[in-house]
Amino acid sequence: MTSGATVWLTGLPSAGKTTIAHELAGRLREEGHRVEVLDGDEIREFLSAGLGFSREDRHANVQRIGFVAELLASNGVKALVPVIAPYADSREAVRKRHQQNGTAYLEVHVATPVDVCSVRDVKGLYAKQAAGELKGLTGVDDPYEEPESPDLRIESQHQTVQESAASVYALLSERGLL
Ligand code: GGZ
Repeated sequence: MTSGATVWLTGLPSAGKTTIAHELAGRLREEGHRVEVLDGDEIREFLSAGLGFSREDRHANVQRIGFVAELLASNGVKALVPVIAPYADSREAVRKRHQQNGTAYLEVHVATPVDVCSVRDVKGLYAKQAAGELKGLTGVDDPYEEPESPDLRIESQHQTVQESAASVYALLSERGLL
C-alpha cells in the first residue's frame, strides 16, 4: 500500500485552495495514487450540514473533516483538504490526532493576501460582505489566524496553479510520501 497522508490547505476564501487541491489530485491519480479531496464547501452540505460559521461551528467542522481525513490517510489515501480552518487551535488538534495515530500530516498555507482574494471573489462573498449582506467573512470581519510554521507556504498570486500544485507534490516527495 502506498503511503497515505493528509494535506491540509488552509487559507482565506478564494485563496486558491480548492483549485490547487484538484490540480494536485489529478496529477497524483494519473500516477496511480488513491486520492480524495475533502472540500469544505461540499462537506458542509453533508457531513457538516447544520453547522454555521461561529467559532464553535467552524471548530466542529474542522474536527469532523480532520477525523475523516485521518481515517482515509491511515488507509493509504492522499486526503487533500482545501478547508479554511481559521483557528490555530483547531488545526493543532487535527495535527495532534494524526500524530497520535502515526499518520502523516502536512499543513500548507495558501497565503494569498486578502486584497487579491477579494478581487478574485470566486463565489461573490467579498462583494456580499461589502454590501452588508454577509457578516463574519473570514479575513474581513472574522478572524483568520495565520499558521506560524506551516510545512509549506504558497504565494498563489505569484505563480500558476500548476506551479503551486507542483510545490505541494515536491513536499510530498521530500517527505517520502509518494
Ligand atoms: C468563510 C464562508 C462564509 C463565511 C460562506 N466565512 O469558497 P466557498 O464559500 O465556496 O467555500 C467557503 C466555505 C467555507 O467553509 P469551510 O468549511 O472551509 O470553513 S471553516 O474552515 O471556517 O469551517 C465559502 C463559504 O463556506 N462561506 N460563508 N462567513 N466562508
